Amino acid sequence: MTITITAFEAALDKGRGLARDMRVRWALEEVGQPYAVRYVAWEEFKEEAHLARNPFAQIPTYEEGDLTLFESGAIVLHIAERFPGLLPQDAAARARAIMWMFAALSTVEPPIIDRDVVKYAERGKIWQGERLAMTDARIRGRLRQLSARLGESEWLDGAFSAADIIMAHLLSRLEGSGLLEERANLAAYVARAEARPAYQRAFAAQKAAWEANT
Ligand code: GTB
Repeated sequence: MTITITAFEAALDKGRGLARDMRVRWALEEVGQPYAVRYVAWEEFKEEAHLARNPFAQIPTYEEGDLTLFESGAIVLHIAERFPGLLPQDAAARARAIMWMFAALSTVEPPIIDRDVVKYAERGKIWQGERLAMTDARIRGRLRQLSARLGESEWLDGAFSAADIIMAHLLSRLEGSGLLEERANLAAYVARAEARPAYQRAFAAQKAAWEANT
């Protein structure tokens, strides 16, 4: 059955891999599943056809037969449950991998996204500098904790899993900010994840789409 995902027709990051369809592409590449991409233009986000796929007018979405999903975490979890390779067989290890997915999305991601909101949406506001210092402090706290737990391990919990896709992708947003670079083991973790052939294929596909669509 054909898998179809949605992505920006023209992402603002110019194909740098930041938009969240990257997580879905990466997971599909890891499990070796081909997929089609429906490119959505900005003006189409709030049209009925796209709202039927995602009521919050966002990408990515995932369609497979009668099933339509939104939320990158739920989509990556579905792919990991549907196809082998991204979740351990052992029940306890599987539960821990899913725990790490939730940790990435609900504990580590919020201050990182908030930083972008402050940087771009609050540009020019008198409080911007103060807010940026606050978000950076919150991010530093999370990175310190994550760095301590990861230590010298290759991946979050044993073998590479769906959780590493989510965590490494969201940390990649901090590349070049100085914050990630302060934690050498986290910077190496992201570099290791991005060196995976599946990531490279997903990245190349997203970049090629940006080049073709703009
Ligand atoms: N929680 C949702 C998920 O994980 O799927 C969040 C999805 C989300 O924020 N999607 C963004 C979106 O659709 C794209 S990824 N935004 C449109 C809207 O909210 O109206 C965030 C993003 C946006 C733009 C770039 N870029 O071009 O650089 C990178 C990342």
